[in-house]
Amino acid sequence: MGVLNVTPDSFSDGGRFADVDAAREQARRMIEAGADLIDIGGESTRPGAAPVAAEIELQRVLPVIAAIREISDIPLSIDTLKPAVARAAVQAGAGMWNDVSGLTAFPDSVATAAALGCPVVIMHMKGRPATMQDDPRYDDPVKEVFSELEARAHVAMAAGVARDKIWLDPGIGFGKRLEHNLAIMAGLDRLAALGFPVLLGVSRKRTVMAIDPTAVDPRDRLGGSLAMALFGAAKGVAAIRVHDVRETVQALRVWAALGVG
Ligand code: HH2
Repeated sequence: MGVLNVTPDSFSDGGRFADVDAAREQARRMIEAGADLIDIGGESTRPGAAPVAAEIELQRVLPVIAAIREISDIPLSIDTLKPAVARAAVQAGAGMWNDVSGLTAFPDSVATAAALGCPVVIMHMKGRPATMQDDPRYDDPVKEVFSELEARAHVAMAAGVARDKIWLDPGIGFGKRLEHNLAIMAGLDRLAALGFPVLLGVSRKRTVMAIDPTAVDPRDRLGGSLAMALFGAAKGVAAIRVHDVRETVQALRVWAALGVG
């Protein structure tokens, strides 16, 4: 899954693809590099990020969905907390809703997912982006995160979301410290064993900087991102959300050719 942030302030690539032509070209590059899916986001969820109004988010993402549809029929997902944005994006051509709140941000999130009928990513986040990294605590991060995700999946199914439309994502870096993230990574096979496809987002995240403090610039985190992507693949994740599609596809292909994938 290639990341396309059409925001001025994303931590990893903020402002670079904010205009439609630049976004379309980045999508083209990711498709040529082997992306199977592109995730479009109009609101940054980086720690400390301020919320954005739905109209602004729509002004950012809808023209980009239309522009990508001019060049490709690659599946698109919409990375949004807002049911209204998800609805409009799906109508415009997106085929998946990626909700980092795990369908908890709005009272009609779950019902909207059921009505849309498209695949939905239920991600785990402790707190909200503005404050989530202030002092996250867990007794047992693996157990807590995975059982919350499973519970959210059951809430969604009870409201009419089909089981085979549900993806789970542990939300690396969303209300989690380094030790929490590492424990969750180590336990990913247990998450995959729940029977839902798992999406993993580790690309350029602060977790890499927590291990290599010289990697202050997110673009200097490729090595660590690739290490985490391969580790996730070994643990059975179904998709990996990345900024550096070419490098990740290459790493996965070489790893598979070596007979370990
Ligand atoms: N991470 C980010 C955003 N959306 N969605 C899922 N399902 N999983 C993730 O790990 C995930 C996500 C944060 O990364 P990015 O989009 O690069 O930055 P920003 O939120 O600042 O736009």
